[in-house]
Amino acid sequence: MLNKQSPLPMYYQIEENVKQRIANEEFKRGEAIPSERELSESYEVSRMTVRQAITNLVNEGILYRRKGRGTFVAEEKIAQPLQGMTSFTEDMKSRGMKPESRLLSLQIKTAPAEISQKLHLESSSQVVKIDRIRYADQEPMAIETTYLSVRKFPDLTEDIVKKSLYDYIEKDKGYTIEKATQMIEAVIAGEKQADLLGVEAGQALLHIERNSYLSDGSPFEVVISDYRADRYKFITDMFRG
Ligand code: 16G
Repeated sequence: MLNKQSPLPMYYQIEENVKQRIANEEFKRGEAIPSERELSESYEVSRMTVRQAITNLVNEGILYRRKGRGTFVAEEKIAQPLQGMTSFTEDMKSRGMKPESRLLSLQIKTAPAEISQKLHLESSSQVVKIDRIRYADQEPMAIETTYLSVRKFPDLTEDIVKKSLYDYIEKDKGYTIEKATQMIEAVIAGEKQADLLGVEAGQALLHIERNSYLSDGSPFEVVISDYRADRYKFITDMFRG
């Protein structure tokens, strides 16, 4: 499998070979690959060389380690385009995945200063705060906190937010959602976030804040979310002109 005469380092050849075996589904996504010992025997190299190859693949996000359980093949990331303004429900359905939400809480509370400012509300106005875990095919993908003005959406119910908020806003309320401004930055999962998302603390997350506007120019939501960086990547087209 490896070419010992090649100028390419052995660990590099192993990395390429593992990638190949993932591509042809000999090593399946979500399943464990053979142990370091087994790999060092089958490749006829030292365990140190295998370890270096595996570490590189872990750093690239192609494999992940679970303490005491082994090394697994990562799932393919969801590539989310940044051009269109879509809802989580629409995104998952368009991929043939099943969207679900676990509602952590739905409360009416006094808006934090930053939120009332973004929603163009007077200070200490009431807002609806929705905390949800968003699932795709029963796998947790993101933690999402949504703030909406109570005055605009006085009749929100648990049933609505367990399904699609954008459906309710557009179909039930008849508003036209027009645009959003979105910020994305890297963060590290704390214990609580890791627990909610079923990942290890210390793993990378993508922290996203979205401010969205209706066609009359008024802001209608502020959304603060953390997406699993091992399951998501964002893509965009750009034009030089
Ligand atoms: C997406 C949006 C969020 C919106 C939600 C509505 C991002 C980062 N966030 O999660 O702003 O509130 O969709 O989804 O894209 P829903 O209609 O399924 O409730």
